[in-house]
Amino acid sequence: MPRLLATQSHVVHGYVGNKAATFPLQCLGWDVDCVNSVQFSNHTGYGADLIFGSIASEKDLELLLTGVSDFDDYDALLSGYLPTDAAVSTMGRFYTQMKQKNASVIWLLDPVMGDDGQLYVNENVVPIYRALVSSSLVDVMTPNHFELELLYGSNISNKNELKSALAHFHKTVPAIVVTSCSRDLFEDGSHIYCVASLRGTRPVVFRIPVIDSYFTGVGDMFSALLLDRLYRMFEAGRRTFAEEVNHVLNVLHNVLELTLKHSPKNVKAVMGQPKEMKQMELRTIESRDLYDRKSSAHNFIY
Ligand code: PXL
Repeated sequence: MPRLLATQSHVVHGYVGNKAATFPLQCLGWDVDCVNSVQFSNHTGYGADLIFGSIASEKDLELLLTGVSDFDDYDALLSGYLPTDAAVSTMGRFYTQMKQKNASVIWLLDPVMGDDGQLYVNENVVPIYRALVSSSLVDVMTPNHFELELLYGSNISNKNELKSALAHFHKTVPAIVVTSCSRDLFEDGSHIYCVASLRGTRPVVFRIPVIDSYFTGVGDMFSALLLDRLYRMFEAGRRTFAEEVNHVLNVLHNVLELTLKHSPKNVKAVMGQPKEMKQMELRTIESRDLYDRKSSAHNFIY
């Protein structure tokens, strides 16, 4: 059974961070170890006055990672939401050591910083993520458009700029998935555009119909499922990168459709509305048969 170490958030109720990653990965046969960067009652979209809990201190993260980093038997490392520069650098230090000891471990770094021009972590994390992705130790990164711009240090306003940014990061990161490009780049508000790029090959664009609601934790489930597919792809020595991304996008699309089907009719979750947010929590359990669906229903390749 492959073993994975994930460092990201824990919520008591709902499915973001480790709660969105663990069960799908377990369904796919992974032994999942979780370090929780925060323990909150629920995700932050419920509203600032409705989040209870705490952020793990730098010392706590260091102790937890010290306890597991000597096991030396992880096959994969995953990192996601880490709210402070101290948390990112602590994760980075331990993952760097583990990767340096065993180069065959696959590291997926999701530089969770914000979306649509809005930062939701401390801005001091940016240079630390930048250093990590330029270390040549990260195998896969999954920024959204805004996060890619933050790392790049410059706006990405057209496809040529996107190509230049990908070429820049491919100097040190073999696989990059830009999980959602800004609407302006493809001038189409009814689809989400995702760009996947494997070093040495042409970037592939995916076009996915928008499901009109606000879902949280989608990126976290995406990075977990992508890590599973890419681990198996690298193991088998295949280069079916676009197929793997298409598969994961299909699974997510199916999970969102199922989530919507289970929610009361006409509910549209909106940031800061806890009742609707709660109704739109990812139906992680009900989706248990979707994670390893062999045949993809849609070809999203554009
Ligand atoms: O990546 C989503 C996420 C993760 N962790 C926490 C969050 C969110 C999104 O709101 O609040 C704590």
